[in-house]
Amino acid sequence: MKVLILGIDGYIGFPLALRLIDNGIDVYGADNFYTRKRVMEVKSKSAIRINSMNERISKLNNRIKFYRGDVSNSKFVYDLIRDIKPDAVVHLAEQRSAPYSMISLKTANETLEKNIKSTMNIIYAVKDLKIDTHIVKLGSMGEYGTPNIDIPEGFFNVDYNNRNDYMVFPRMGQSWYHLSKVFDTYNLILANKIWDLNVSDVMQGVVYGSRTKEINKYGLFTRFDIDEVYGTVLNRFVAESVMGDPLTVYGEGNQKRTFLSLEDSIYCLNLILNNPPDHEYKVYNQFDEYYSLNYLAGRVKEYADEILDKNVKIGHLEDPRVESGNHYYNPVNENLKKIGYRRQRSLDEELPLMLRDLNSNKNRLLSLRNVIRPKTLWK
Ligand code: USQ
Repeated sequence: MKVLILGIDGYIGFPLALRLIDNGIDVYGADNFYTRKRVMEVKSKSAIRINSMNERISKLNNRIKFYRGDVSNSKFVYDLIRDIKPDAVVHLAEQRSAPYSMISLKTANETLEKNIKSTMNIIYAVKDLKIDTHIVKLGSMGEYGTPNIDIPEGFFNVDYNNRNDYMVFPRMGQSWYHLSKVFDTYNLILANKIWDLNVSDVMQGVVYGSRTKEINKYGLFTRFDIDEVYGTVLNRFVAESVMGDPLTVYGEGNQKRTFLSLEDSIYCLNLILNNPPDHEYKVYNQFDEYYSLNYLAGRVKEYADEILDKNVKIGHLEDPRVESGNHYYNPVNENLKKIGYRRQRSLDEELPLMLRDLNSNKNRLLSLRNVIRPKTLWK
């Protein structure tokens, strides 16, 4: 099988490449190092040192065929898909920060344009070049927002004025970033309807963790962001505990979100690649568990106090975002279980690993102290 990973240099892309290489798959990858550049612009860097793409490839004995370029450039995408004729394309090459998308009109437009165009480029390249490719697209659980009813996998039955229909579940994303993914979702649904494209749309929760089996085997780390723009909540909490700073819980901390470990994210993507739909548009709600932020802060404190002999404080900051602080939350994740998903690594297994990895990079973390406090405000 030939798999093309768009965004192969990223937090998910690189460990996915390692897994596929070890599974004997021909791995092709593209990246324009957008995340490396944007993270530098906010005066940050990966909290765990990572190799350049050239170093990664040479340490892997050239088992990744790498193309440098931007997926929002249609010529680049057409050339790639024409040359490689991949069996699957995994699209991870989008602007992936909700805060970044909320900084200004410029960053909002950049996010919407880059993300929507990149998915459209893939859709049209696959259709025009008539290549029977499985498109695996990274969406977000945040597309759904936090409705006061259960969250199904993409679609649900609606009864309204004595009639009923099976419809797309309403999407109520809470940032321009999340809305860019909503547009992608609708664009993929239409592409499947008109041209029978083969699509797995992955609504992924917040990923946490620093290690997968192959990161251990090769000793090649993936990036780990902790700054207020690019770091996600649990990775940030663990970093803050190592720095000896209060955990930055935004608002009341009763927000609930879906989570999964990096190991589980890679496991799920591999399962999805091995189970292509039959020219359907298929949705996977990709998460292991949902937790409140207060619960997660409590668990990080518990482990950091014990392992690093700390007395971690949990801080409550005014919420820089506009989001519900107290809400119902009940999403399902049945489709992954149907293709064999079982949790690979729990929160209790991952937290000690993260604490040790970050503690061994403590000086690097301390140099990032001034990019931790939230500065990007929704209002
Ligand atoms: N939060 C804190 N403290 C922090 C950082 C965040 O309390 O220091 C809160 C936020 O207010 C929010 C929650 O934690 O309520 C999650 O925020 P996040 O920054 O970890 O995640 P989010 O912006 O929602 O986006 C991330 C990824 C995105 C992915 C998404 C899944 O960046 O790519 O799609 O998680 S989900 O959250 O389900 O939308």
